[in-house]
Amino acid sequence: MRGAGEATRARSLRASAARGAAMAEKRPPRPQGTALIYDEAMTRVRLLWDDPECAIEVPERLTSTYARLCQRGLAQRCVRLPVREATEEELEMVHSPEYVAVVKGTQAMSKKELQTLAQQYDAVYFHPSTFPCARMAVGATLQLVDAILTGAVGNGMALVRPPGHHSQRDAANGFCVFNNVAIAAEYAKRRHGLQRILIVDWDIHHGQGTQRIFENDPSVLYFSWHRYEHQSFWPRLQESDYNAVGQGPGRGFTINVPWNKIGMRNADYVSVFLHVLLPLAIEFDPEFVLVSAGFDSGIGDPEGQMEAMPECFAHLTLLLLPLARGRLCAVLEGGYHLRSLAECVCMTLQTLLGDPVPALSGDPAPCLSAVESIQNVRAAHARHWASLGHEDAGPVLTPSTQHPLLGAQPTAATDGPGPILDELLSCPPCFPCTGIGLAAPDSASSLHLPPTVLRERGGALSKEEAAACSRLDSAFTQDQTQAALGKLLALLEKILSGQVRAGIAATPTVAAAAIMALRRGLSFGSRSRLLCVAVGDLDIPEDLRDNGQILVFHIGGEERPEGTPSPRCICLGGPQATEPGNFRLALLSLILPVAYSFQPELVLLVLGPGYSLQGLDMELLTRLLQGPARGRMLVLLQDSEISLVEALAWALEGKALPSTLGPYLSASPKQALAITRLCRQLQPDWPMLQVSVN
Ligand code: Q9C
Ligand code: ZN
Repeated sequence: MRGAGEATRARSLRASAARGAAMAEKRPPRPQGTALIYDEAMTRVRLLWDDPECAIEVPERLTSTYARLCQRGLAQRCVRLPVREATEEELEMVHSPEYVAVVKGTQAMSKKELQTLAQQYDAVYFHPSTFPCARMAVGATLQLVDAILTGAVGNGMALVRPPGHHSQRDAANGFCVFNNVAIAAEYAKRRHGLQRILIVDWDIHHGQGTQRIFENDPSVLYFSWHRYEHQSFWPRLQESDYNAVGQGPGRGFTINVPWNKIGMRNADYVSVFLHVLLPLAIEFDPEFVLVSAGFDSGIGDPEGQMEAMPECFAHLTLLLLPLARGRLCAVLEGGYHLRSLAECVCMTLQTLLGDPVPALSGDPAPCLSAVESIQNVRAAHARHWASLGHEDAGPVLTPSTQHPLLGAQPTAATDGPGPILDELLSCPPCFPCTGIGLAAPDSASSLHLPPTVLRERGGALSKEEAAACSRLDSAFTQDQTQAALGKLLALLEKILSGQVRAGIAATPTVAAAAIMALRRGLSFGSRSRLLCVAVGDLDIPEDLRDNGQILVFHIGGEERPEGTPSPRCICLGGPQATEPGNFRLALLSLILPVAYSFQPELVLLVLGPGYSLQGLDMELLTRLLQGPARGRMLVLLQDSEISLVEALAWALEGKALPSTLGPYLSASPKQALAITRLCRQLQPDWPMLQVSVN
């Protein structure tokens, strides 16, 4: 393993224990609910005097968001948890008793006194209800943590005010009074004995409060992206830049992604998740994920000035769910454009509920400034994390932007969303939420499948298909085989026409079935794009390899002589390609960026003969590839692999992985080099592959 730093050493100590725990995990996976916590009591705090800076933090942030969740029917699908007020002892897990006493004192203060106290802090107001509300925001968060960590629910979201991530041990800051998420992390460590917690702070401001609380602590990995503009944006701290990586034993456990331009979009956000957050998060192997879920990073927000669409938050959530067996707790932070905030929260919650994600709209190319930030963070962390150890690009030498006072330049990436914003928000992307189809022999009836699974009964092959298949596979003459292929095509037809969202098909002749499915997919529409990810031995005919509508990934098949790779048929050959470390590197740095760049209508996942992908990696692949294709996926496997159907069906259904991904397994230097080279060669065709500017 390369780049062995504190991170690597700490992990090897617990490697064997974690492996034991993963083995003890019992299948079948049981469906677990999503919790929602909200209480009107938290709408009581409001600004009592004139202060333009604080005027955006209003009670309607909660009421209008909650109304939207009800209107969409999402709140009704959640498990409702009661709130409580955190105890002073709980507050003091993070804050000093002196500071808690100061906030407690605000209950009895006059407006004048409240105003005077607020002036001691940066961008804060107090209200006679601040203390009970802030305690309730913490208590609601802890209720959610308890529900998730005891297994009562799988994941959940807390709609709270005041927010928390700017709040520090001894200070209120940036509308935040108590640090809800930091206290939750500390509570999870002390009360639930957790050792590794990931905090993902996607709010558009730097959670400097959270960073300071954990900067020395290797048990909490803190990730934040934030509007920075070369330190000219609030809170204007040097410690928010990419080279602030944590202190002492916590070195490497703080990840800062500064945005040096406004107008960042979907592709910029997803790129950072794929190329920065996820590799490190998978290496860290968290037991629990806390999201500082601020939506001032969404389009329309007056603070963030970014352009990420609501559905982007569905994708960010989807990308986090494979971690920690899906034990994810989202806690509201900022978000000041009421309609955008409500839509973004809906997207997050519906993804937590397991619904398929809408298509990620817009240009899949990250902007230059975003790529520079990605390159800088990766360079700053390469020495701390083995998963970036193969990274050879240093930091950017001549950034494309500067501090606005140093050079006159337009800071916006392009024109802002302007008047089209209302229109963008008024037609939320809709998508079919229909069931999962299963085309399999009757032996599959003993499996523990989600209740939404529909069995495919029949379907006939065309004469041409029958003839073509008998040529491909001699076994095809058997009735059983013909029936299986007929069922598969009937299922595919239903997926293509939108009657069923996704499906699984088990056939005796998977290689022939895959080719037939690709041809049937092509004949469905001349503009449809099909992504085929094939694992194992499979021979894809020339005309399908070089077809403008089809993109093929062939993983772990026969090794071919190296040549110029085709952007339409990307091969990672040899059995080493499916080893977990190698495969996970390929998945994050190559397969997903290409898939997001290609924007397929349908993903065909093929487990060919001799495939050797770990069960968990198969589930990971199934979960994550649903992002680029709105959940539309057909999985093909050999009927002898019928036992896999169960895990795959739950993965398609949006349920959490049955175990954590386990201790980090590094890619072999040779394979890492092969993947990096492929990424560089394919980058002109698939823009989301880009991780450096040179
Ligand atoms: N125009 C949260 O989002 N004002 N806090 C910055 C820059 C303070 C934001 C002024 C913003 C605090 C939780
Ligand atoms: Zn914010």
